[in-house]
Amino acid sequence: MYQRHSFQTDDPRLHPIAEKVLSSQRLSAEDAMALYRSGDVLAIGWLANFVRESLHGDTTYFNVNRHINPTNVCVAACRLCAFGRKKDVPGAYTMALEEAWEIAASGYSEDVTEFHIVGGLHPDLPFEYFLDLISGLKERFPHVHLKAFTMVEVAYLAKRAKLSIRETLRRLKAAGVDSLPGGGAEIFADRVRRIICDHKIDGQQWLDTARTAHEIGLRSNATMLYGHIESDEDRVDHLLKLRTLQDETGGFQTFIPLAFHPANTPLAHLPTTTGMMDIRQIAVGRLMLDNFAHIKAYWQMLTPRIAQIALRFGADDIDGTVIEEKIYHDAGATTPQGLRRQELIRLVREAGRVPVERDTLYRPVTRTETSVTVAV
Ligand code: V47
Repeated sequence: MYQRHSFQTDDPRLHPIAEKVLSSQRLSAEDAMALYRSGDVLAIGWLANFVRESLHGDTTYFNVNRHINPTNVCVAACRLCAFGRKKDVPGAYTMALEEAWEIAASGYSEDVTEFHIVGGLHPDLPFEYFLDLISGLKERFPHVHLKAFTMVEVAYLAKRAKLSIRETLRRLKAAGVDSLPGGGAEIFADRVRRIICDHKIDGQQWLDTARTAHEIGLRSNATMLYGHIESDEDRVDHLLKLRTLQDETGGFQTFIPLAFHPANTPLAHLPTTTGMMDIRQIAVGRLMLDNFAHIKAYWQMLTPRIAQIALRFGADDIDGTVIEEKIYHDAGATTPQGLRRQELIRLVREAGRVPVERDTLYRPVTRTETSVTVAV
């Protein structure tokens, strides 16, 4: 079997894992530990690529999107974060609604299919601000998909508005939220969360909020923040919890491993992740999350160079144009703020893959000189 698929490794721990992957069997927690501990990253990448090509062939997805961060004022003060600010300190900002709509419109062209909207946990902004922000965007840009608010923001809005999570999500959906991004998941293990993000909802609450979102028909993404103080066991626990919830709801679209950027955070003494760690994380995500359709190599976080390589290690999505990124740049990222559509296409083609522009729900977008059509 190995010869036919030309799988090779001199790590004996990978042989039973390869048997399972090649016969579409689910991997266990022990398998995941072996994938983290094996020195043969190329063999792990080969297996992840096998799964990726079985699902998507050479197709690699990207989209034309813009990030909007309405406020960086945040009560949480997470040690992992360089973006959040306390109210009234230098650098703190909160956009007036008109300002947020103007930012959405600046440089706007028919090409944009998604606004990705996330921000801090602002102690004073009322729920209505967020509902008006969303309905105002929908009114002005009816064809743009609004991927807005992490589970952490939703839970905070619910608490402040004294509503249940379900009702909060219902109102956001009614205002025009189309899906939720995957941020705020970090690492679910309490021990780690207490250190990196002690004032956020806990892992169980993140999962429960995602479940409720999926139940009311909002799809979401899922992330995992790695490369700080977590152990291999913590990552495995995180992946298995996502896989279990996905078995239940099927509501996750994409898994996005996020490399920790320590600069300008209280954890600045930690080293940055390495290329090998980043690539392995993409591959392990692809192999463990057999019920997730997509694995995203977020180029802003990985750098375009590593994101290209990731397309051969399990990833089938490279994210979008972004235009203006704040969270990673506040944490020292040296990647460009945004990439043009043609630049994303070039990155994908040079990785030997076939670029396919998608909308947020992974429907192919076809463009002519004068119109944009989303296949349904
Ligand atoms: O929730 C914050 C992480 C996330 C740092 O769903 C940090 O399509 C590294 O979730 N170093 C926001 N990471 C980004 C995010 C995302 C990005 C692109 C696409 C999607 C999607 C989601 O970034 C936060 C947090 O987990 N983060 N600070 C930092 N210093």
